[in-house]
Amino acid sequence: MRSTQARHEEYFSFLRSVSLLKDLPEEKLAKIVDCLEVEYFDKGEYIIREGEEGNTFFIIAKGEVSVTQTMEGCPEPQEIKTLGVGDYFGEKALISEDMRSANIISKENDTQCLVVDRDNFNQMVGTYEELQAYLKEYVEQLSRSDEERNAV
Ligand code: WNU
Repeated sequence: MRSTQARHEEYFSFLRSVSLLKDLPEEKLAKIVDCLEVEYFDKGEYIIREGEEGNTFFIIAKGEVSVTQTMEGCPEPQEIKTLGVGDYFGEKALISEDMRSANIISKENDTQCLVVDRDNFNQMVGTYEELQAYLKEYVEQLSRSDEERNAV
């Protein structure tokens, strides 16, 4: 059995390597490690479904996921990108207080995501104006690209 401290150190150094979080102070990052959950997904499993309510933010610790979206004139959702280790998703529903705007599907067995709930996400982002501004800008950009590809 791996000790709590070893687990803590492992996730701490991993989160430090995530570009979004690289400038967070030590105590802030340590707090995130304390309150995150790890979730495991099999190949083909939906992590997020378009149109559902969302209250969580995800960081990929292992594996790969596909981002798909329903578009005008297409009967099936289309893949718009793939994300891998160190990438994150699910921030849009939290920031724009909206429904999930795309599907996130595991591309592999044993994909592992670190999951941060809304309260902890707000604490993580809220106290950092730069992080908040960066994510807001990014989310607005996502909305624009949704419109350009005629996402429904
Ligand atoms: C896209 N359009 C939309 C991605 C992840 C993080 C950042 C891009 Cl900062 P949600 C569905 C999630 C959404 C985003 C993610 O899918 N997503 C996109 C797009 O072109 N969503 N609408 N590309 S990957 C990605 C930038 O995280 O958040 O809570 O759930 O709506």
